[in-house]
Amino acid sequence: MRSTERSIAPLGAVVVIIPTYDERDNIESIVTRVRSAAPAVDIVIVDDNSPDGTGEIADKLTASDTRVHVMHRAGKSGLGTAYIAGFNWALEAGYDVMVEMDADGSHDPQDLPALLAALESADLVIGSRYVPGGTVVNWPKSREALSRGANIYVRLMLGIGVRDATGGYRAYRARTLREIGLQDVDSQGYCFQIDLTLRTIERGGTVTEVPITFTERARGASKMSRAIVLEALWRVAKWGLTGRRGGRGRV
Ligand SMILES: Nc1nc2c(ncn2[C@@H]2O[C@H](COP(=O)(O)OP(=O)(O)O)[C@@H](O)[C@H]2O)c(=O)[nH]1
Ligand SMILES: [Mg+2]
Repeated sequence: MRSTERSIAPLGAVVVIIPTYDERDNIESIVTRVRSAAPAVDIVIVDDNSPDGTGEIADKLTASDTRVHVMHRAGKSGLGTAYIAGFNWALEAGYDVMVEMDADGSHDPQDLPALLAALESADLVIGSRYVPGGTVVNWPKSREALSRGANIYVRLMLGIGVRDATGGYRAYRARTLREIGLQDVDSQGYCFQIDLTLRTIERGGTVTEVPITFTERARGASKMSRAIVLEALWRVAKWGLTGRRGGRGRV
């Protein structure tokens, strides 16, 4: 998997992991956009047996591009477990950097070079909506309030300085993922992002936020649900109350 051609100096081989559930109208476009914004990266799509046929479209994409890979899972099992499956595949395959990116176009592939540049001096880079220069486009006020409220709750409960701990456009060094104990992560939904942020900081890792413009999807439906919000609420409360704190790392 590693070769000079695929390597982005000084980071090494980079793979973008894209989880999908019912993203038929988005998957081809996001793969094409990643390809043109960052030609040296590989892509792995983690599809949860989407009823709308996203998995079959993804398979077709692998036929015309050997640097696109697909993992098929049996059914919808949550964003967190999809990423863990993708990370484990990528670690096994020998990549040096793992990028998280949504399939729906909310995360602009044009921002990827800036995320990777910041990773040269960090262990985790978060594409951030809530640092100066970051912004959200086309979200209903209620959804933005939920996201901003969640981040305030996280900062108060966990005592970490990250502004967008729930953000899902990220770059990790393989070394960081090896050190944070992926096998012990049981967050299934979107609180997985908070969990891994906290784990990185707890282990003394450096987290850098790079401003991004997050644009709400134009096609398909959000998979955000009440269950996902509730999982995040109780897990963060538990972590806060049991003293999981981001003491050692730098933000
Ligand atoms: N494989 C997989 N992907 C998921 C799951 N839930 C969400 N996703 C993907 O995660 C990304 C973000 O989800 P989205 O619905 O856009 O969430 P939102 O942006 O917070 O409204 C998209 O690429 C989804 O297809 C899941 O259970 N399994
Ligand atoms: Mg989305």
